[in-house]
Amino acid sequence: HYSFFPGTPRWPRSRRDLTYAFDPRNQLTDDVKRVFTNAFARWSEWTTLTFTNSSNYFTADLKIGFYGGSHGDGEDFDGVLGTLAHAFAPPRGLLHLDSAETWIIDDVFSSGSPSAMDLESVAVHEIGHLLGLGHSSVEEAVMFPTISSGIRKVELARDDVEGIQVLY
Ligand code: TQI
Ligand code: ZN
Ligand code: ZN
Repeated sequence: HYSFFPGTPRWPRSRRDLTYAFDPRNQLTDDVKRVFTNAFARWSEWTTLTFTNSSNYFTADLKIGFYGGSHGDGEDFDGVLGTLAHAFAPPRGLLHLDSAETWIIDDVFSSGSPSAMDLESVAVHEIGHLLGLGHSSVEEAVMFPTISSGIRKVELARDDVEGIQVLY
């Protein structure tokens, strides 16, 4: 079953058209940006939330970046595997990914690395956290707290949809 963060934080009615931006220091490729566009669309499909890419990182509601090790928020990344990414509950809007991971961007090029992680799967999960979802006990849910390397789990389960529709 789905869960929320303590106190059930969510984006207020006045902030349901959200902007997202990528940390300009990362200089991400269009392929990587497209993964996030697709991941946001999976959530907007089931809510009245909208997500618009902004080029202004400083004013965007949701800020996305790849970092290694200590990166200024007190939640350090740990190198290959372990923690892959983290996101903060509303209204903080930070989604960080560990730059030490081997990220699978496009299944066509699905790398031979045994520890490669599917970027869209992790993005869909972390966006759930950005919107206020905690972890789910339902194994099929994208908000279930474990995923294996090389596994792609991007489709929201009924449980994820029910959770987000309680919030929004
Ligand atoms: N990062 C954890 C996560 O996002 C961070 C975390 C631990 C957390 N406990 C939490 C976040 C409680 C919110 C609330 O779950 S992770 C997965 C999954 C991670 C894990 O790197 O371990 C995914 C990131 F679910 F597959 F295991 C993305 Cl998809
Ligand atoms: Zn961080
Ligand atoms: Zn999680």
